Amino acid sequence: AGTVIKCKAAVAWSAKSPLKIEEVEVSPPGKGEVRMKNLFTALCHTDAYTLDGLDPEGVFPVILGHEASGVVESIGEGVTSVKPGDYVIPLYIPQCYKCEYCLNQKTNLCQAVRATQGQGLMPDKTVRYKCQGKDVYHFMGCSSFSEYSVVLEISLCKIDKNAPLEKVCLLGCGVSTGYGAVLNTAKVEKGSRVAVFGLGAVGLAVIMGAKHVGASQIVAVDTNPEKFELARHFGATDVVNPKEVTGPLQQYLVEKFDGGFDYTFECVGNVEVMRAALECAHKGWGVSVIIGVAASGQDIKTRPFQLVTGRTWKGSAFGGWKSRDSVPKLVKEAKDGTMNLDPFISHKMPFEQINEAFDLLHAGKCIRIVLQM
Ligand code: NAD
Ligand code: DAO
Ligand code: ZN
Repeated sequence: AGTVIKCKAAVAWSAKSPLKIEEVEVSPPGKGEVRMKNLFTALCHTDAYTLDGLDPEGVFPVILGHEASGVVESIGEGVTSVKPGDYVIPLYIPQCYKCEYCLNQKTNLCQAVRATQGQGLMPDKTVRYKCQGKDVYHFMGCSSFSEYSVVLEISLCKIDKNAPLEKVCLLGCGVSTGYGAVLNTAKVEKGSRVAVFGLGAVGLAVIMGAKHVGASQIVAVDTNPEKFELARHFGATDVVNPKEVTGPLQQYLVEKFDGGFDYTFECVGNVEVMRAALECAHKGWGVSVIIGVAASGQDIKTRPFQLVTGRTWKGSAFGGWKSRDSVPKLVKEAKDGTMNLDPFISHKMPFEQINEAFDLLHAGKCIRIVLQM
């Protein structure tokens, strides 16, 4: 506490080049900040998206990573909600409890540090990392690809002391996102008929949520048939490979599945799939939720008549969960067995193999890879 820590981190020096494991200097936490030791971190597409140079706002050098779990090392002035030794999960959507958004029950998008977080900076517009004498940017307020990171108290939640950290890191992004989109955004009711497009961690978590609330039919759609077995394990009742469908996918789904679905979820990030997901929502009442993040600059399209005739298009970020209130509860669900995180973990690897892990991610050969720091 109180001094700079030298530790290992995977630094992204520039877009489109592999990460380098470096010794970095991590400053002590300032006012309202916490220095945590990351013990487990998983990889998510947003890390890859930024590393691939696809995020026009991406800044370098940067320490990526945002799906993690660990323990508090030290706290800065004024921090009251955590203490050294506490188990924690960093949160890329903070919860300040004060902003207009936090005070509105209709949203989870706390805006307290939106501008600086997007620029890779702390609210005072400086950074807490140095490598080879150079400043290194933060990422999504988390930067979990480092043994130690400095995060804001409002971007951190305390979880049960004996939580399985090697699993609950997944609650920092993908699993919470899909599960929450069902429970909070769509509010899927028992007996509903649901379609899920994209069967990565997010889509599988949608299936888990749909099963949990008692959906009567869950149709899982993916262009990679290798994903179907796990989808069925989570509760999919039917599977569809769009590559085996002739003609428009939405038309096929509407005809085969009784006029379409009560709820559909796009978990790919493809604007054509978003259209299909909207248009196979049932006429009169179907709701389609966009979760996937499309490439920058892309637009979605449909005929306005699709909405005039009773379909609703929605979107969901981090499953609509107000982060600090909700993630500790999700951790309890994982601990008491209500939610099983094991099937989401396709690989466990040491932190040093992070570039191999990115290769697997790019090849679509994993659900979630958990790296042990
Ligand atoms: P993933 O890559 O593991 O899964 C995507 C799946 O989509 C793969 O199984 C792939 O085979 C399938 N797919 C690709 N093209 C398809 C097509 N044309 N039709 C049907 N299936 C297709 O990704 P993930 O980690 O599960 O994330 C899914 C999406 O959600 C990404 O866009 C990610 O950025 C986004 N995401 C959003 C939030 C949020 O808060 N909104 C949070 C996390 C992730
Ligand atoms: O408040 O303007 C805002 C942005 C909040 C962040 C929403 C992120 C949703 C998707 C992120 C991709 C997954 C890590
Ligand atoms: Zn807020």
